[in-house]
Amino acid sequence: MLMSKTESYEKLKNHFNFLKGVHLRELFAEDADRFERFSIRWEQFLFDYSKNLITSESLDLLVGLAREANLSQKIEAQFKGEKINITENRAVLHTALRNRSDEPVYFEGVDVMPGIRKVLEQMQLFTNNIHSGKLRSYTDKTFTDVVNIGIGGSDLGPKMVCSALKKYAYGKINIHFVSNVDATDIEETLRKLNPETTLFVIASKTFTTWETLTNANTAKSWFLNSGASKADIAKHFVALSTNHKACNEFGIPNENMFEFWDWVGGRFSLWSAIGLPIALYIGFDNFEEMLNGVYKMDTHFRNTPFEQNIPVLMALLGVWYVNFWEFDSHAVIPYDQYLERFSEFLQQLDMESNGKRVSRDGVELDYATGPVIWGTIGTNSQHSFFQLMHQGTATIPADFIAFAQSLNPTAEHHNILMSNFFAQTEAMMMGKNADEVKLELSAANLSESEINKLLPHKLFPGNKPTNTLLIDKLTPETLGMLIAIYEHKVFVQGAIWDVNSYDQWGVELGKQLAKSIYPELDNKVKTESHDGSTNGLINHYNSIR
Ligand code: G6Q
Repeated sequence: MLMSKTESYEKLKNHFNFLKGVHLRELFAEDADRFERFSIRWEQFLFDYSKNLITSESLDLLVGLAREANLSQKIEAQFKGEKINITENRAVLHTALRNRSDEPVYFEGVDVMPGIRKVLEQMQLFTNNIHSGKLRSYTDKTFTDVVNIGIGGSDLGPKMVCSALKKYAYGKINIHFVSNVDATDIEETLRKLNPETTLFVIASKTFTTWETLTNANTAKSWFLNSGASKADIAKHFVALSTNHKACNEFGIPNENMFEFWDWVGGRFSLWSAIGLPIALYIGFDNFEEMLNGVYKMDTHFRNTPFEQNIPVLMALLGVWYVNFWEFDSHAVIPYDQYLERFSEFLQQLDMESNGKRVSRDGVELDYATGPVIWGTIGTNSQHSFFQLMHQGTATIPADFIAFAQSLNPTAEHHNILMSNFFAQTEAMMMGKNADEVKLELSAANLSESEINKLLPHKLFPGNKPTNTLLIDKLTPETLGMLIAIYEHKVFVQGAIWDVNSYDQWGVELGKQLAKSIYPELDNKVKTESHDGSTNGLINHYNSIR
């Protein structure tokens, strides 16, 4: 059902009209228990959502909206392997990849768990053999470097996790990620490497992606040009894919292939064989710890009432802002250097999933869907775009993420970091009113006319909503939990907006269009088959290259 046809939608519109004039300062002043009421402690997480533009009634209405969207049934349909990705006729079973229980998970009547466990064992054996030096290079050396070649879902997840869990690295393996078809990416990576000690992981679900195959072929030529023979390829290249035939054609035999399945979507695939570079970098035990964390979050998501369910609440708050307050972007600000790639990963996860404009039945929607997701780490972001968040005309809801225990507890750094972390959400919520600014300026001995001149520039309206996720410590387990929160949030929002969060026709378009232009770039003949601008650009390029 379209969200706009629900009773809750109408009720929420009315409720918004009541709440839009209320300031968060007032809501806190009225309710001494607001923090307790609107925060959740779960495992190593404290989720504080009290600094949001909500009352208990808002939450009741939003939970009502989730019920009208049949969220519980939709969650079960996903976990049980129904083909909920209707435009690709696929199930969506990334949750089975981290199912750490003995419970079977059926897809078309067959339990997928034995296949999943088999690939995990293969990943474990391979990782341990690379680390122990049992698997060696064609010149009988131990491997020192792993290059993952993949793009989109076959790159962003593993790249973000390796960066986030750097502190847990095995230590003797350097990891590199090559994704862009711009040769600079692979050239700058290979320049530093020794072909005798480099292992290539070609990550591609389809094994047809142009960028990835181009980079893989360049890597193969580089390897062969170093003096290796074709037979040595099998020692230095492995594939993570669902496409055996294409892997074999590339020169990778079946025993060097780590398979996964049609029902694993690219942007949800880091828990599958696509996670092999993670295991190689941090060790298989740490990779498993991450799966354990995700499984705990999956269980929380599946079994907890909506009112206490972290991903569900985050999703509902997002819907509240997009559809009723008409805030069309959402920032994610981790106060942890190790999470510097987190927002980039979330951009794909969220925007590729919910950047949709028709319902599951193909009806054009009369309401907004996925917001623009963006952000970067604090405190750096405070010295760039926070100005707009504090005093600009747009309101940008934001998630603030931090860890109580630093992995690098050097001198006073962590308390300085955390002071900034707490100060920013407080400032966004409270703002600074005229009385406060006047007091501040008169204390600095400014005259009345000077104060009046400066006053409007120094005002902060506040009332900017934020979520805070304060986590005990960054570990493989808590990182897994954190990623799963966002995966489920995206799913819940898609369920409420009635869109298919699991297809990506916009990505497919790019894959087709470039292929049609490519032959024209070698052409001496003037191109006339496109619009005037595209013809002009191609012809100019051909004349100057
Ligand atoms: C993710 C998308 C997309 C995909 C890449 C790479 O959900 O489907 O980002 O992961 O296009 O595709 P391959 O893994 O098939 O190379």
